[in-house]
Amino acid sequence: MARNKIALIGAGMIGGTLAHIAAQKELGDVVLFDIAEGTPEGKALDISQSAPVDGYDSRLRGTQDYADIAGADVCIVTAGVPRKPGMSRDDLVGINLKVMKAVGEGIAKHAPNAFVICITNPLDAMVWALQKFSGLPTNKVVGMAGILDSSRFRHFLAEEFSVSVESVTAFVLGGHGDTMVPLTRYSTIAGVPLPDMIEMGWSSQEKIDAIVDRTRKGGGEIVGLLKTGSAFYAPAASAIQMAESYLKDKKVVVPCAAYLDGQYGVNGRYVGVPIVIGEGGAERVLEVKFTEEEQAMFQNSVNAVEELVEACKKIEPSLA
Ligand code: A3D
Repeated sequence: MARNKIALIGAGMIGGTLAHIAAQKELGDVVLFDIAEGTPEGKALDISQSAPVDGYDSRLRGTQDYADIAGADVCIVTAGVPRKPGMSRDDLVGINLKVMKAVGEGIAKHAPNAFVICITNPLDAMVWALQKFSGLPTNKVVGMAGILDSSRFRHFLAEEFSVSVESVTAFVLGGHGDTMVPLTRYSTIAGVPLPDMIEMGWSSQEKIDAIVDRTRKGGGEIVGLLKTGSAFYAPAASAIQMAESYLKDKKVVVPCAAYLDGQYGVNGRYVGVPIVIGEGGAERVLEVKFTEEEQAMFQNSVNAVEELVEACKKIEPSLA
């Protein structure tokens, strides 16, 4: 039986980490593509040389040639530039939109049947543009953000409640950015919603509000600490969960930037919502009912995505 093939477009901090995790999990053979000569080759060789120690047999290679991604089952896109301190995700639009054009055309030509996971920021606009540039079906192009945002939320909650991260579920919706919508009433400690945990005296509303705020600014906190780039371990782990669910048809339900075709009242845009990921890609959107306050937060987030999409259309009229 042929091995799966995973193409990583962008072999920077997240790309290298993706390659390492994918190889360790033996999800398939890995091709690292990057325009920076030597970077993908060097990382592929370095990771390959850890395989005998760790005992896995995935084959890795680096390339500057799109032809080498031919037949990929999954493409994970991190090509572009990350944020530096003082930059918002939106500052990246102009630069990364051009990159999405090149990447979209490369995938369309060489790996048109792949499940494509976009990570490049500003996420909700870049995944929209990537789908347009590539022309792939909307169910085969998704954005990674919600798993990362909810994983950050879960980490902070596990610390607050002094419980295992495995006992915490979290529900984060909306665009990836400061307008994301962490839904506390759908976030639980072993199935017990956070408002009930507060009532039981395990935490306070103030503490949970502070955690929500920290989650929203979670990416910026790391940019401020690292100073030379943005988070890469947790973003890579999150995208691998999506790739694995597709390749193994696991049908995990996770928040992702998914194409909405009327769900949540949104048409033709990518917004963070819970979806089922299986062999069909983004198979189904889980549509929950909002309270009035949640609806307002979600709409705020959708408006922020819309502004970014409009900015993209101005820069690249072919997207209009
Ligand atoms: P970095 O380490 O700079 O890697 C980006 C790589 O892309 C570099 O190696 C570049 O050489 C390469 N590249 C640039 N242009 C092209 C091109 N045209 N074709 C192929 N490769 C190219 O960044 P990173 O890995 O830390 O981050 C990558 C992206 O992910 C950035 O846009 C970040 O803002 C974004 N990011 C998103 C999240 C989300 O949760 C959505 C989290 C963290 C980072």
